[in-house]
Amino acid sequence: MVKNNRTEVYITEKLKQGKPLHFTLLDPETLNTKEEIKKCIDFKTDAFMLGGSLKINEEYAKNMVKAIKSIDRNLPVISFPGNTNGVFDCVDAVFFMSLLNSTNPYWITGAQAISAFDIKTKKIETLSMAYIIIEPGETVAFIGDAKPIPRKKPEIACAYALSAQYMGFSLVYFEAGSGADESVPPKMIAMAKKTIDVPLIVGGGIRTPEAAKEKVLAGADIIVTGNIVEDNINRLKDIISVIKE
Ligand code: 1GP
Repeated sequence: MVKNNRTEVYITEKLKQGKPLHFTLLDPETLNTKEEIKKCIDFKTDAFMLGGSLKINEEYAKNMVKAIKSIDRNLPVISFPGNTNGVFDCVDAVFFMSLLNSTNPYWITGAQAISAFDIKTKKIETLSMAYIIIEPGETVAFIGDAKPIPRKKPEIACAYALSAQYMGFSLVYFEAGSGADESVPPKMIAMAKKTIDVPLIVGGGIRTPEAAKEKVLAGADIIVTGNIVEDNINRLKDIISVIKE
């Protein structure tokens, strides 16, 4: 069987160009309009992620994918599952992710085992990703039974990131939690970047161009923003611009 790895190739090739990427997270708790999606694409977001801890459903995913693909059929849409119900036929790929600092094996390997055959049947491309929750962690820390890594302990985050790389994950994601008052500290990003070779994704609480710039200067390869689409979409333009300058 020939493995479909189009999204992986898309991300790898884009990163080789030497600029960080920006991914837009669409969360089903807010129903985004086609106008909002069009703006994200006009502002040059590099991919969409679909997911959230609550309220996810197939109908929502189909509508979002349809809206995105009607504007740009080549822009990847990636499932970002909050549970076993977050894998959809209509996406280009799924983050096959493990919440490494959960205290509950369900979120580390259990939900993944339950979903694995479903993903194989649906022939969805998988992108293996280690998901590491940093304080404050917000909803995903609560739902995922995480022990969020203290903001003042970058070495703990790095130890998790390096162990993820040694376990074979292709991507590492430092997540402060959607809507977090404090985003991932630059010192933690910089230390991780020096420690690991796989791309580092950073998200949660990034709502200004200055915050985005601080993360990419520290070494983040991919910046994820979610809430800003609803809160202040015009600021997203500046966020994406500074990431790519
Ligand atoms: C959540 O990191 C993302 O997984 C996005 O967070 O909604 O705070 O931008 P925000």
